Amino acid sequence: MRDGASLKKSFLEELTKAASLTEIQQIRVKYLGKKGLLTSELKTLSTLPAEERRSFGKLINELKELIESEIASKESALSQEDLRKRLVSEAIDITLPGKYTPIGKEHPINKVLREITEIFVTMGFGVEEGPEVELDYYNFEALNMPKNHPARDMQDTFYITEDTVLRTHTSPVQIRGMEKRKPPLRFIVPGKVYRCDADITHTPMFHQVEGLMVDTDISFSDLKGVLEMFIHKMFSPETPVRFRPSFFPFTEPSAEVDIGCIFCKGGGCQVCKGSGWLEILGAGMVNPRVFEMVGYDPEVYTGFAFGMGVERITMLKYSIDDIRLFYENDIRFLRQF
Ligand code: 2U9
Repeated sequence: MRDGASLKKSFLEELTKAASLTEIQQIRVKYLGKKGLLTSELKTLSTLPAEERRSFGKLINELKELIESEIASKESALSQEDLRKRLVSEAIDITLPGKYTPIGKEHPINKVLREITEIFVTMGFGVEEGPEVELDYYNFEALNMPKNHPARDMQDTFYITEDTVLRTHTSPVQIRGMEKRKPPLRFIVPGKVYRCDADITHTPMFHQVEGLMVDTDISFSDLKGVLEMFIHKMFSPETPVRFRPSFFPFTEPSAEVDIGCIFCKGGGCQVCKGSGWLEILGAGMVNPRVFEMVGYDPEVYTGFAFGMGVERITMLKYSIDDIRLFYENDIRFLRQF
């Protein structure tokens, strides 16, 4: 190789053909590596006569520099080309609209349940929860509904075993609460309840919020004050409220509570069946027999209790005429709340 021309020629030909960084690397090894062509030539330097050594050394160095600089510029050209290709193939059209991710929202029943809870919490009530599969004792017996009471009818109650039921109201949680603690106490119990019933105003599962307040001198006027404040916050401060005498085994005296019809403002319409009033909850003073069942002395303690159906309140609040809409999961319905 005395003039290096053929080595240079073959190098340049190979480099021109090289189409990837790997191939370039192979060429580098082939010419400049430890056992490379140019390195082998360099090794022959010492065998040459002194007068040739200088010029041959210079030639080898020039060739080495040429190979290095050609490789560097080919590498940079290839990586630029690589980048260009990637930019084209990975290009993102940022003008395309993004993918729509539908976002869920609170179910209307949970929304109203939360609003009711917040109002009572503001008035100092705690919140208690309990089992939905309940002992007959807590669901009926302790609430003054003994074995042959009509409310235990198989028609209305889902029996699991002879002495276990799906709770028909959240009242057993109040019994459990009173067994655990001594008065004074005030708490509400939100939750699911089950009754064997189905039509446009009843579903086999529905939600209740019940409340209980017990102390040494709780009166019916405390009950009226608390419920009036609740109704005025839930509907509007001008809503008329009336208490009608009623009967429940667990309260004495008992009342049903009506509000002035929010649709006709008392004038009479289809919703209030011409009466001008809508029933929204039941309430009363805790029956002394119930206090005896939990070991409270009825001579010392008095208390009030109330109960409301969340579906009914939601239907009134949003003018919904069929309770089944809540559980059909039709997105067009649910989206409106
Ligand atoms: C204890 C003592 C008394 C809870 C009460 C009502 C009246 C009532 C109904 C409203 C609509 C049920 O969902 S509904 O059908 N409830 O009218 N509930 S007093 O009385 C209690 C509860 C627990 C220990």
